[in-house]
Amino acid sequence: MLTLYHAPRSRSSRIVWLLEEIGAPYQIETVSIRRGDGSGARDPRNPHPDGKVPALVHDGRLVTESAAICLHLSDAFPAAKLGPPIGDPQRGDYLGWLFWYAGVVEPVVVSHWKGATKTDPAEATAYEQMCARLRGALERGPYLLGDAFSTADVLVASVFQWGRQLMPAGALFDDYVARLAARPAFQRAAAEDGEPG
Ligand SMILES: N[C@@H](CCC(=O)N[C@@H](CS)C(=O)NCC(=O)O)C(=O)O
Repeated sequence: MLTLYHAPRSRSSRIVWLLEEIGAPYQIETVSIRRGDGSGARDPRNPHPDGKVPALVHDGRLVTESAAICLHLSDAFPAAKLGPPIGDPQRGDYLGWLFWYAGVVEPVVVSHWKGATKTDPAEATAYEQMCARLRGALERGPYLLGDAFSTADVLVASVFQWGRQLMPAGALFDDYVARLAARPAFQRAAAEDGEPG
């Protein structure tokens, strides 16, 4: 059984998308979280150690951190073909993109959002490097892994969907986001997502 602890229009929305891509039965427990504007509160029902979302419980076992949830689900449901399995020649690239997302994209985008890229040259360089890496990948293929869609696309696309202006401009990126938004699983998940609580 899969249970996602979810807050509408948050980092857990992309895991709803992922669960729709998989197609296995799942349930959603909508919980409240502390929002950036000071509203909301930690929900005692949420098993996440910091009261954050997403938190996934799969057959009684808790998985937290979006990138870890992506890897866990792609490995647990190989038929959904959401990431190369162990032994696949693209496994290393796949792991690289997931960990790059968590270790680079999240902090770099938050730094850009807070304006640090305007005042700190090292932050500006990190941002430019992130954009260049994305541009290089999307010039080679429609997805980060080339021809194969993976959960790494779910993570990266979710940042564009949340804050388009924080990510690089241009048709290459607009087309990437549109390609992913056209996926039926994405559209079902978007229709299911409610108002932020
Ligand atoms: N690195 C975590 C970040 C999770 C996170 O910060 N989620 C936000 C919602 S977008 C949250 O739950 N915030 C509530 C809080 O900080 O208490 C992940 O990607 O899963």
